[in-house]
Parts: sequence; C-alpha cells; structure tokens
Amino acid sequence: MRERLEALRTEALQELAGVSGLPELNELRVKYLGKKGALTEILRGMGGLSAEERPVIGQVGNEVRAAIEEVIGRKQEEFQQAETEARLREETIDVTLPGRTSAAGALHPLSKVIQEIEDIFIGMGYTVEEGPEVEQDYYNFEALNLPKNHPARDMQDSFYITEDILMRTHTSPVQVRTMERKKGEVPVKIICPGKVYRRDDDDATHSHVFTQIEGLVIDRNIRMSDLKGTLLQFVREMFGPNTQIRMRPSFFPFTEPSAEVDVSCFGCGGHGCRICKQTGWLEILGSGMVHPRVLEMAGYDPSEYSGFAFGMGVERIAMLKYGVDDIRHFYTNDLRFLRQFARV
Ligand code: 2NL
Repeated sequence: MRERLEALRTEALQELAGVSGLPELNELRVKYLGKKGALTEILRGMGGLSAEERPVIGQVGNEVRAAIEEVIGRKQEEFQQAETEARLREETIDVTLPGRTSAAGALHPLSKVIQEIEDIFIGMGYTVEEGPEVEQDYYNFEALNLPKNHPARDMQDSFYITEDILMRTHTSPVQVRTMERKKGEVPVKIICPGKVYRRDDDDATHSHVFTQIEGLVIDRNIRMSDLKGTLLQFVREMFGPNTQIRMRPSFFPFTEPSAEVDVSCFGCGGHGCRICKQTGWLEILGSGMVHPRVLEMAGYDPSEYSGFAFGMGVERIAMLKYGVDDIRHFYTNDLRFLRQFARV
C-alpha cells in the first residue's frame, strides 16, 4: 500500500507540473483528492491492515495528501494571480489621455452680420420684430402705398401663392403689422430682419431668396436729420469710427422724400480702390421719411406723427465686409467657405 501511495504521489505531482489552467487544476483535484478520487480509493483498503501498520500507512496517506494539496494550492494561487494581472492589463484606463473633443459648429456669416446689426440698433433703443414670410398682398404692397397696377409691383416680380397671398418681397410688412398692433402709440422704434423672396434669376449678385433688415422709427417731430444721424451712428459702429455717409435723392413708393445712402469705402477710406471700383463710396442702404399715406393706413395721423425708415441687404453688406465675390456662396453650404468664418 505504501508503494501505491508513493506511486500516486509521483504520478499526481508529474501531472500537476504540466497543468495549464484553473479548470484543469480543479479536474486534477477531484481526480486525486476527491471523495471518489484515487487517494480515497487506495485508503479504503486500510481496513485490511494490522493495528501496527494502520497508523503508519495513515501517516503516509496524510503526507501524500498534504504534498498534493500543497502543489495544487500553489498552482491555484499562480493561476489566479496571472488571471488578475491579465485583467488589470486589459482594463487599464489612461486617465491622463486628452478627451475626445466634439467638433464645434460656428455661426453662418449671414447670422453673424444680422446679429452685429441687431446689436447696434438694440444699443440705440430699438427692438427686433419678426413676421411671416408668406404674406398677404395688403401688408406686402397695399399698405405700403403700392396699389394694384402700380408700376413698382411689376418692378419686383414676386412668388405668388394665390392671387392674394405671396412670399414677402421685403420685410416692410412686418413693420406695417407692428404699427397696426400698436394702434397709434409712439414711439415705434424697430428693426425687422428676415428672408425675402423675388423672382430673379440667380447670379453672382442676385439671389431669389435673400436677407433684408429694415428699420422704422415713428414719433412726434421725427425729421430727416434724425435719419441721417441714426445712419451715421450705425455705419460708424459697423464699419469704423471714421466712416462718412452721403445721401443721394432716390424714390420708393413708401417714403417721401427718399434717399440712397452710401458709406465711404472701408477698404481705402474713400480714396478709391478695387472694393469701391475707384469711386471711394459703397452703396449700402435705401431710406426715407415714411410716406404720409403709409402712416395714415397704419393708424398714425400724419399731421401729428412722422417717421423715417430704411432697408438694407444683408448679403451685400456681408460680401463687402468679408470680400465675398458670389452671393451663392452663402447658400451652397460648402464647408470650405463656411469654416473661414468660424473662430479658431
Ligand atoms: C432697400 C430699400 C427701404 C423702407 C425700405 C419702409 C417701411 C415702411 C415704411 C416706409 Cl413700413 N419704408 N421701408 C424704406 C426705404 C427703403 O429699403 O434698398 N432695401 C434693400
């Protein structure tokens, strides 16, 4: 029996030396030390031993068990440690790595110019008003002193939805709606930014959709000098403190008198350059004193109240400011164009 126990120890230790992982180790534990294992199997024969032999063989059996257990315990610790190390290696997180940044968007150049213009007028006490792009004939034309069959209605061919409803051709209807809502109260001091629509063929300087900002002031004793001073303040904040303006007589059905407003060229200071085509001046605004019939239709007595109004094309100002040579760049959404207006 002693030989069988010694042989079992040798065999077990040999087999344990080649074991490759925890599952296999557990199998061997069962195989050699389990209730139905090899050692138990041998020791079951102890009943046939003499009283002298029994403790001696028992002692050997215990030694063999201890030897095998010792190896299994050591191996188990090794395998568990290896497994822990592998997991630590796999799950390592480098908390010092820089985070993944998400790409930041940027304002569209037209939005930037709109906001800049809004801020200047808000600084002068104006509020910003908005209104529908699909508009009634009354607000877009009739209330602006453009009765049916007025030649100016042909001047600006429009997108009609029905005979009475069209895409607004300017933001003036928003001003008419605001006056109507105020029911004769003063002051009216508003700017109206928004998209407008005209049946034009698109080219480098024309788009059938473009952005307009109009302004309107109504109060007692509003004069042409108020218009001029307001616009001078505006262009000096917009284009620089040395900017000059000049006003040329013009015509709009909704203002009388009317004036075209030029600014001294911010490229050359008025000496003549490529931007201003050697004239020293850039045309940026239409303006005038609100026509008495427009005041009257909107509920303001023209013998008591007067007002001025102006309108500008945002694309034109953005093109001048940023040196953009084709209005279509604003609508093509080519990221190579748009990215140039993003802050770094
Ligand atoms: C231009 C010219 C202008 C106005 C717009 C206006 C509005 C009301 C009454 C009177 Cl409610 N006038 N707006 C006046 C003069 C010129 O725009 O060249 N726009 C791009």
